[in-house]
Amino acid sequence: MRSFLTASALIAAAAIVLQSRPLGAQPKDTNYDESKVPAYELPDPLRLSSGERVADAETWRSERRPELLKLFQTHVYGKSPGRPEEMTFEVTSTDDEALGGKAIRKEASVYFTGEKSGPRMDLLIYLPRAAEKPVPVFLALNFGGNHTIHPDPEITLSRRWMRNRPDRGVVNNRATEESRGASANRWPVETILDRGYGLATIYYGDIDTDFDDGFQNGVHPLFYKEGQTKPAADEWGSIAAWAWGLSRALDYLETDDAVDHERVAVMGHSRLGKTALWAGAQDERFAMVISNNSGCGGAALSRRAFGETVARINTSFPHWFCDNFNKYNNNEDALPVDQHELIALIAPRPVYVASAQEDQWADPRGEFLSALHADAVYRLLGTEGLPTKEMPPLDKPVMGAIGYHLRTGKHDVTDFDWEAYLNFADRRLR
Ligand code: GTR
Repeated sequence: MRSFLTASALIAAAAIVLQSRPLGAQPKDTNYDESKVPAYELPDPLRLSSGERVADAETWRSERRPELLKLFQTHVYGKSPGRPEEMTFEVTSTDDEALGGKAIRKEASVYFTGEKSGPRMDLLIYLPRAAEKPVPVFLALNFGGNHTIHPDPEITLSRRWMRNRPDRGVVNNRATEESRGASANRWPVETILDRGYGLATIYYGDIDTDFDDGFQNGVHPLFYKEGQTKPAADEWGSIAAWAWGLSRALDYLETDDAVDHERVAVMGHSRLGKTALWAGAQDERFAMVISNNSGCGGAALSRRAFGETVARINTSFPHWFCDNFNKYNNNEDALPVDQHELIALIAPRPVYVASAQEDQWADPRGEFLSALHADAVYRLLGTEGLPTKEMPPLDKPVMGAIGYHLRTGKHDVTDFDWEAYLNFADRRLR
């Protein structure tokens, strides 16, 4: 009882802090000056820790890739558990004539412990009705609840904790009817369906609520060892938990005959872009990975310290990464990895990195350079990699096995971004 009270007091305190402090605010001393980017040397993805060169695909696969994965687990995101044996699935609704007959809409719950009263996440799935099955699918977490991605009144309204947004229909940390479709501008559902793809989405707060509660809520406690009260310094933070949830969603999609589970593209924006990259790096069942404006701890090189830095992100969001990542606050050179190696872990599978011109906080150039410096691994594995050495002109996507664009505008997901992802999928996922 006592520890329960302490935990709930902690959650309440954290929630109050959350409401009053703008998280991730950009401090005045943020560097946005290219000439002030420190001189740095990137770790070579094609050199083993022993110093030996990785000269062939076999050495990459059997030695360097596992070594890099382990380094990211230990120092950046923390290591995650696997699939719980007791986990079960339940399809909770199906409509074969959704969206005016264009779509099949399904909702499915994943019960992490197999207990219906236990922790679960809820998937919303739209599949193109007319398309021949199974269909390729985009899988992406959402920020505001499944009901925010489309005004479709049949989507179950999320009852989970949410950050207050009265302007978007979230009051007392709960969604109201007003919030239906609030994020629809980021989810061109009909376009995705018309292009022959399905879309599956989950509210990220189903997996772990996005505030620093000392890891008492969300999925972390399910895996604590006897006496453990929080993840160890090299164990999963929230980003790794969200990524774990994406793999559990794929476990479900593998059971759905209408979904081509060998053609699932994992996509995410911003903190969920970081999450998509980490999910795709670890779980090779994801056939394609898309990072939209993922920035620091995502596609952007940490050593550039341009815009958001490691120290800043660990201070604003102490729960996102593993505790060990704090060692690299203002100490990026000591990192045994950098983010180009996260992209390299996805090789040879297609990966797309997208930046936005006004999103300097996420360091568009650092995002491009990550894609560029992953190229050597993609080429070693026999793909064409990123077919450019220079940052492409505004609004001109480049697409090899690595894709990249710098879009006009701000930190967001736009129709332009989706158009590029659909074109990329047409070329690389089919
Ligand atoms: C910002 C944070 C970024 C990015 C963004 C988001 O506050 O500094 O790293 O993740 O939030 O996820 O919207």
